[in-house]
Amino acid sequence: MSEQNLPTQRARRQLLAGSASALAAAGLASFTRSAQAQMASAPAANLPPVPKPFPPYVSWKDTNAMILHSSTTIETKRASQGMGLITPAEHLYVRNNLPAPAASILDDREAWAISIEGVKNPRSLSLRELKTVGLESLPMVLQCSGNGRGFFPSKPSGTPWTVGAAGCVVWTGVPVRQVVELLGGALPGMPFMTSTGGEVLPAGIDPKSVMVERSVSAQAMGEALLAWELNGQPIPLAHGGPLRLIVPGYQGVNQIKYIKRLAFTAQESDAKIMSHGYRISPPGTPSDPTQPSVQEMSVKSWINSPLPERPGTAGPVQIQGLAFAGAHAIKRVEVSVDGGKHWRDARFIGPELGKYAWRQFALAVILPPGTHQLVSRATDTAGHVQPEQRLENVHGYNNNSWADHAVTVTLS
Ligand SMILES: Nc1nc2c(c(=O)[nH]1)N[C@H]1C(S)=C(S)[C@@H](COP(=O)(O)O)O[C@H]1N2
Ligand SMILES: [Mo]
Repeated sequence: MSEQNLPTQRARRQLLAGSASALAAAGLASFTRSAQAQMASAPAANLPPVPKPFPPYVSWKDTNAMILHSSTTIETKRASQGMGLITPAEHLYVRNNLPAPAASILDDREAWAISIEGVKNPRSLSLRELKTVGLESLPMVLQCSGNGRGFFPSKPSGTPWTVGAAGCVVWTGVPVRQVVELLGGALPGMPFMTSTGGEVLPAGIDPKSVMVERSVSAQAMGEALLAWELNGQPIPLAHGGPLRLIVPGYQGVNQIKYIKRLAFTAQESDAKIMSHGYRISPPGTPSDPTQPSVQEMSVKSWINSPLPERPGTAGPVQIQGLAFAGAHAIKRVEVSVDGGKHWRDARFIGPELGKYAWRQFALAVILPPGTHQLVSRATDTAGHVQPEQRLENVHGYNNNSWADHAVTVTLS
């Protein structure tokens, strides 16, 4: 037990002993979150369960709005996602494949350096230098490819996210294209843009087996950013500060945090997270590099109101939700109140922030008392329609099934 835990342990014992005033005697004006959590886990304590404390690097999150799956996987509650066009950083999900680096990497953000390779004049650039090269701002949906895994009946291993491993946020940084131009352009024969995260890797194991390094098509550089701001503030450690790669329209795993190297390469990375991780493996099949990799996002939508946890009453109801796609804007969203038998066009509300942001939609309906199955189905400008069924795969990636995202509400 660490020394820090001692006072709370003592408080817990005293509370379990039935002496509330003992807390004051122990110098604790109010219960700390960790004391509450410890008491909640004690069988003798007849107290309502309270959430586990958030680790320090995400302690600034709005804990009431989030589901803490683990110290490195934190989801936005569906009811807290609401209609927000821009997700506040305090509500944005967190997914780290490795523990986040030490907070000290933010001590001198401007000094953070990234090595640019596979260009005519490869070199390292500091964040201070990058800020002089170019500037762009981009609203974009950031979504983990495992979002919706929780709806797979096959119960794939991994975090059972439902809808909350996604947010729409504004990134600000320098276009990768301008950095590459400054360095004389990408070398010919380099079809991939390969980026490496800056985590310090655990000693004694093959670095390739744990490092976060992903390759996307080199063409993705056209709209990619090296970003240092999230919603107008320096990127927090949890979200990849001081510097993060943003590849609009691509799944979260390709959005490399704490980026320390960006290289144009002849081959895809041979890091395990690229060669075997994040592959769409058919049921019963081990992962292998020939299977499709998790890259662009697919057209998707879901309803955030009403929800079973706050159904409202029968009568006039505004059904509300969010829709987005990967490379294309959303053209249409249909809503059904009978589980997909009949559909009506929803209307878009709120501003359009470009094809990589999500669109808010709403449909005004009159719902009689009883149970209703509400679903939404999006279509993008290239004509892709959100499918009824998920594509089954071992690891539960890319779930954009409209049926899986249905909400069942009972109104009285
Ligand atoms: N360096 C680094 N980058 C990373 C990861 C990581 O573990 N390390 N996780 C990836 C995954 S799987 C996702 S879904 C997103 C999550 O971004 P967020 O935590 O800012 O929401 O970051 C991606 N980039
Ligand atoms: Mo992810």
